[in-house]
Parts: sequence; C-alpha cells; structure tokens
Amino acid sequence: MSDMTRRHFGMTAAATAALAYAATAVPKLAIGKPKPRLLPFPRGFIWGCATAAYQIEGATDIDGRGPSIWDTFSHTQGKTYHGDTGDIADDSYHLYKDDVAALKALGVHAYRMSISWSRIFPEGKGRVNPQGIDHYKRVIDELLAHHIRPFITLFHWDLPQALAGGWQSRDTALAFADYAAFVAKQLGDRVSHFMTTNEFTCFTDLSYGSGQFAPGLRLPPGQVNQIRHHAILAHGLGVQAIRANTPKGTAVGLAENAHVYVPVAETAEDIAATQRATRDRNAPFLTAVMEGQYIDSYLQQAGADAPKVQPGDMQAIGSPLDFVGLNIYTPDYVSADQSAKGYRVEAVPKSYPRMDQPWLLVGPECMYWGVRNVCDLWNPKVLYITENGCSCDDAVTDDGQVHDTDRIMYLRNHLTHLQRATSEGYAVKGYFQWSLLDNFEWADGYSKRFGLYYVDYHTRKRTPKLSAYWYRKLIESNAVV
Ligand code: PNW
Repeated sequence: MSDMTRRHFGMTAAATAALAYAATAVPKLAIGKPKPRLLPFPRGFIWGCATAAYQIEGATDIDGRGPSIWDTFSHTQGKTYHGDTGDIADDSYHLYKDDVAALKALGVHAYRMSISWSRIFPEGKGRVNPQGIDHYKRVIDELLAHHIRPFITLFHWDLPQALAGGWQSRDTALAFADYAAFVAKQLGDRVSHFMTTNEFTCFTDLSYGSGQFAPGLRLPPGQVNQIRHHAILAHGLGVQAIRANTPKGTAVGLAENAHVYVPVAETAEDIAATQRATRDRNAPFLTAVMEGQYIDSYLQQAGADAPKVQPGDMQAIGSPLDFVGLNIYTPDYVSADQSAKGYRVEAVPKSYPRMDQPWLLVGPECMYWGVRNVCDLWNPKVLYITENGCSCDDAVTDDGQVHDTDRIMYLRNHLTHLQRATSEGYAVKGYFQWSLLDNFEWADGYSKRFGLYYVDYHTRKRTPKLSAYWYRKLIESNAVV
C-alpha cells in the first residue's frame, strides 16, 4: 500500500501491515476446499429475453396492418439514423419460427414480446383485422409448443397513426382499453402474463416533449403533463380491461423504466435519500400507479401545468397489479443533504464509463437498488426485470463469431447485483435480457446492437454471439457464471 493511500484512509503503519497479512492469508486458507456454488438464484427463477414488435417484425405492409406513428416518423427525413425504418427490420413476422428456435437454443423459460396495435385495429379502434390476431396466435402457439412462456406487452410505442391527436387525446386511453380488452379475450387462454405499456417516459416526454421519438413533437410542459396523464390512464384502464377478459390467475402488470437511485455510500442516510428520490422523481408515472395519486411535490412543482384529472381517473390508475416490471439499464447516484427535499442527485462526470451508447452508464448496482427501493416503498407482490442489456460495437470476426466480452461484463455484473436482491429475499422472480436479436433501435436505427444474436441486415442471418453461449450457461446453472 502506498503512503498516499494509507494517508488517504488515515491508517497507521501497523494497520496497513495487518491488512497486507490478511490479504495474503485469506486465499491460502481457501486452497483445497470444495468450491461453493457462487451466487445462485432461487429455484424456479424465470430467465427470458425481450423484444418489441416494431423493432423486429418488419412486414409493415402485410396482412392488413395499419400504419403506426413509428412508420410515419421513421419515413420522415432526418428523424432516424441514416433514415433507417422498421419496414423489414429482422423480418421476424416471417422468421418467427427461427426466433423461437433461437430462444430454445438459449434455454430460456419465457419470452417477452409486444403486439402491434395497428395489426389488430388498423385504424386504432373499431374494425378488427382478424389476420393480425391470427399471426400472434401462431407465434404464441409456437412458443408454447417449445415450452416457452409468452409475456405479452400490449403497447411498446407503435401507436396506430389513425388515432387523431395520438396521446394528446384522452380518447386514445379509452381506445387502448378497448384494444386491451379484445386482445386479452383472444389470447387469455394461452397467455399467463400481460403488460399494459412499456416505459411511460419514452412515449410521452421523449415523444411529445423533446421530440426525439415519434411523433416528434416539442410541446410545452403543461401539455406534456396532460399526455403523461393519458398514458397512465391508459395503463389503468388497460389493467381493468385485461382482468375483465381473462381467466382468474392471469397476471397483469406493466414494464416501466423508473429512474433508479443508488446511494453514494451504503449508509442509513443515503439509503433513505434514495427512497425519497425514487418516490419524488418517478411521481408522474410509477409513483402515481403504485399510490393511485399524484404526490404533493409533483403537483406543487407543476403548478398551473398540473394535469387535469377527471373523477375516477386516479382510482383506475392505481388499480392493483400482480407484478411490476422494471426495465433497468443505468443508475443515478444520490446522497443525503440538508435541502428541503433531503437528497441530492449527483451530476454525471464526463469520465463516467459508458457502453456503446451515450445514455448507457455502467453502474450495475442499479439492479439491486432498483429492486430494493421499489420493494421498500411499495411492496409489490412480484417484480420482474422486464429489460436489461446494452449495445456494443459488435462485429463478426474471421472465425465467424462475435466476441462480445463487453456485453458479458455488463450482464454478469448486473446479474451479480440482482442475485444480491434475491438472496436478501426481495420478490424479484424473473429477468428478461434485452434483447434476443439486434434490432431497430428507434431513432438510432440499426446503428446500435443490443442482441444476444447478431443480425446481418442484408441476409437476416442470426448468429449467436459469445454472450448467447454465456447466457445459456447461466440459465443452465441458475447462478451467475
Ligand atoms: C428501452 N434512455 O428504451 C426500450 O424499451 C427498448 O425498446 C429499447 O430498445 C431498449 O430500451 C434499449 O434502448 C430506452 O434514453 C430508450 O435512457 C432510451 C432510454 C432508456 C430506454
């Protein structure tokens, strides 16, 4: 230990020597002993992969599908990287049997996929397109034939273009409930888990506020707050519609990318601060859903821009859930302070490590703290990690393989921290890696690869990356490997 370090930790020379002795002595004692199974997950833990319709299906013009706002947006000049669109994507609409075989090869127990609303209701409401629902029945039956459980997301951002006003209109929440009721009735005999919506912020704030996602509007905060309200109302009405149209025992939840706060130090003060931050900063979305109310700090901050709420809305929004799905990628760090709020969210230093994506900060403790803070605040019955993964600069090398050791590093570290949550008894029951395949990464088009399988966008050939072999081993062992 250098003098510098010793001084930094305020240690005496004797203490330093003792530490040095312990460091050499401990490994020696372990030699020759049988190795315990490191970091096991509970029995029955569900391992899966996730995708979303517009990102993988292609076939946008086929079998009666109506256009969605992502067709319009991606075909608008300058909105996506290189003008990429989901017109073909992974062509999973046609190649779904290959996708199921890919899932089977990984040994997953479950597959989280979404349904394209405009395949079922080409105009968003009213007329049903039977070919749309038939397609999903075929996909789901293929999964079931291979003993893979479908987890169905009803809305993953591809809103039917025909719905006038999109999420600006309260009617869209009502149309969503009708769509949810129809799909639940059609698929409830073979699907045990439904999620209403995916990631409120992305289809409200990023779509109508900053404009980086479809429909690409930049509206003032008051209007965005109203749009947020319509989104969580759609979720709440959707929960009721699914319940009313499925057999008893069907599990209903959502998939939400709540902000996750990691304590700077694992002390009582900083931990309490992360809880305050979690409740406060997720106020328009997860907090409202879990508590059935907008908390005072949100309403005060919004002032005249607060959402207009109709009688019964908050009750629907707070409909009890069977599970909460968390999409967890990245942390924010929080410490306790003397402010009225009682916490400070730390700014992100320029040198903070990232994966191949500017927003993808590497902080695997977010897995543990995301689960813990949500459980400690709201005690949901069950949690699933409905997404976690990263984009990497993947390339097929001369040996025909993709050696994505950086993805393995990212996933292994996140799962190590998730294992901590399960070992402490938090009710997290499953994990869905994002994503099975490289796919259309929204405004980033095909420039960002998140898959366990590499997709050649000329041939649609799928090649398992090194991380796919690793994930299979992890599932086989039900432990971090
Ligand atoms: C999620 N951010 O999106 C979505 O659910 C997926 O469809 C997507 O492909 C995946 O994560 C990877 O991006 C996010 O800016 C988009 O922090 C943006 C952010 C987070 C999640």
